[in-house]
Amino acid sequence: MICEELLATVRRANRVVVFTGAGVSAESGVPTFRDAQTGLWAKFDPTELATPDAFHRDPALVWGWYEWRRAAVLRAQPNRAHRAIAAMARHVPTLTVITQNIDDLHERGGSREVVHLHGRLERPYCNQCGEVRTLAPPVAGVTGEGRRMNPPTCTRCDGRVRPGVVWFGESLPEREWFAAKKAASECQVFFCVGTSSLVYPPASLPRIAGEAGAATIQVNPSPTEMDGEVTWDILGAAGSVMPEILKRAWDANL
Ligand code: BV8
Ligand code: ZN
Repeated sequence: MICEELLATVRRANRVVVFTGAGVSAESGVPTFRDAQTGLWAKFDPTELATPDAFHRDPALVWGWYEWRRAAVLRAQPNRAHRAIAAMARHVPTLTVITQNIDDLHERGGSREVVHLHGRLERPYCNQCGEVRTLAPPVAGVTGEGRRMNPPTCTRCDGRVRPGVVWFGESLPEREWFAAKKAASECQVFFCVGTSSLVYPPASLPRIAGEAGAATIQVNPSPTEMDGEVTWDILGAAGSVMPEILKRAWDANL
């Protein structure tokens, strides 16, 4: 579990990266990306829905899925993991949060300048002219099992508004990906929290950090692709492990 050497390494680090996936939001009640989708989405593989083709083929199905997820995020609260990660930044000279998640729970949990590699739910934009669209709270009916919904039309041109996320087959935003690789290659400690480490290129970040000499720490209750490749493997939920590291490394409480 969390040994003294791990705590000493975290304490003396100047630069720490916390890289997160859907698992960090699981204890907020937001379904992870590969959790069994419920209701209307149960019969879809998320990796098939999160693609430009799916949106082109059936925009209402994909837009409805993202509105259902946006409603779930709006109902959710940041959990103890989000808050502990934000609190750690007060004890480390430079702490960078890099997330694959499209929710805003790190920000609502107190983290600043979060690097979003896969975009953000609340930043949809026009497929044609790129205008970012500010959305009203999702339609009440979306909360339950979700349903198909037509995406809005752009206010500036006649383009279709699309979710502001990076789909499979799409490139990561250059600025964010460059910042993530730079932070991973310069840190002394790299946390990998709540990700199955299946999606590339983000899943290459822990290796970039390890090869540059950082201590890598995985926090996940289940086995992942990174098992055996990290310096320390902490088998546990982020909402318990991250507050425990905060407490034992700096005697700080949430
Ligand atoms: C690209 C946004 C290239 C949308 C997402 C090799 C190199 C480059 C690309 C590829 C490659 N091999 C394959 C590819 C293609 C593809 C890919 O990686 N496919 C995978 C499936 C094999 N990659 C891409 O297409 C990427 N683009 O490479 O472009 C390119 C080059 C030139 C020109 C054009 C293109 C883009 C990928 C981005 C896809 N978009 N999301 C949306 O969210 O709807 S990815 C999606 O998966 C989510 O962002 C999610 O976050 C991400 C990763 O999943 P996880 O976060 O890990 O979530 P998951 O459910 O899998 O796991 C949750 C974990 O939490 C579990 O391990 C669980 O045990 C744990 N957990 C549960 N509870 C807790 C917990 N942990 C801690 N505490 C708990 N309480
Ligand atoms: Zn437009």
